[in-house]
Amino acid sequence: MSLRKDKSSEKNKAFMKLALELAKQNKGLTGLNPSVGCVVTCKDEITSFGKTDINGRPHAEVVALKNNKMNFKNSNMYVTLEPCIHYGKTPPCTNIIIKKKIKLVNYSIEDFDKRTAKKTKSVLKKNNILAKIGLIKNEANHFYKDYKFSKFNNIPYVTGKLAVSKNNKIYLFKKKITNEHSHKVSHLLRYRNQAILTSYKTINSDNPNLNCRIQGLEKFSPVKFIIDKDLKIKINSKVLKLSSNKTYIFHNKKDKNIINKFKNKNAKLIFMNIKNNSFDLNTILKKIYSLGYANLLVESGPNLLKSFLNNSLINDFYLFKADNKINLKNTVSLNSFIDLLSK
Ligand code: AOF
Ligand code: ZN
Repeated sequence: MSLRKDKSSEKNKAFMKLALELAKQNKGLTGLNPSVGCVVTCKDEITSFGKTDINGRPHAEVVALKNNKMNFKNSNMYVTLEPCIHYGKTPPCTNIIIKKKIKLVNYSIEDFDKRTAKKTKSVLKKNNILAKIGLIKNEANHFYKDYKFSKFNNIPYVTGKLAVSKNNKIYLFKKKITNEHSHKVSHLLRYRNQAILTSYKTINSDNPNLNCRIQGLEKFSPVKFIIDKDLKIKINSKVLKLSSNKTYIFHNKKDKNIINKFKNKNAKLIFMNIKNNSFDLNTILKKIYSLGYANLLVESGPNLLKSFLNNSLINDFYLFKADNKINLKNTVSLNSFIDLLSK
């Protein structure tokens, strides 16, 4: 390969890497829509850029090309995901790419949405626009692994977390045993996930806020889902305060008097059928996805987490280990998790 060709492929990679950095900025904040990054160049100079907006719209390409005062004719575009050709909640991005007369569109990987997947290249070709696929595709595949998972399975990508003491014990209820650093990571996880799930037992024992308390990121706190079959949650819990972020409760109660207690509270009750006296977690995940949440943090006591692991419903797992020992009261051993984690 000639030196010149080598140099230009390095430049192309660098522009796509920038696009991926842009996409990373809104990861977890774009609803069911993936976060996409887009860089536009002319004669190897960056002239514009964009990323999918919060909640998923407008799309990255539209953000990058919306400036009507700029001339994008014969520009190159670098997008982390195949630009859409379908009419969804917004018109196809290929419309604006064609209208602005882009010359070449590079995209890292093809979309997993059937309405667009593998179709963009020919749409662009018909309009005399070149498409090149595959720049930094390994990084992009890694970045979109959760989008791919939830798109194919119609359930959120699930992250679990657990804290153990130095002597490998786990509190039955969520008590703090780890340090300031792990506390920050926990709040980062709450920021990165659109939804958080726990059980009424955790709420009743700890009365947590379940919000993100990283300065400046509070508004990205997750929506809360609580599993509470018999509606035993304490009615004065913090998560039911009207000032709190949205709270959904999965329950199986028909008693009107009990249901009425939740009027004027921050709670949307979702009735779910039970089987063998418990909910089917997969059905719960399907419901959460159908409400628009593509990633979920399970922050609960060990029992609910075990049920998730038993059903192979955890995608990523964070284990925090403290450097202090705790006594054995109200704890379970980490050993009971090891087999499940290697499932
Ligand atoms: C892009 N650029 O920035 C994103 C794309 O309902 P809509 O219209 O928002 O379409 C959602 C689909 O658009 C989604 O499933 C995925 O295929 C694609 N996302 N496409 O060209 C973007 N976020
Ligand atoms: Zn689009």
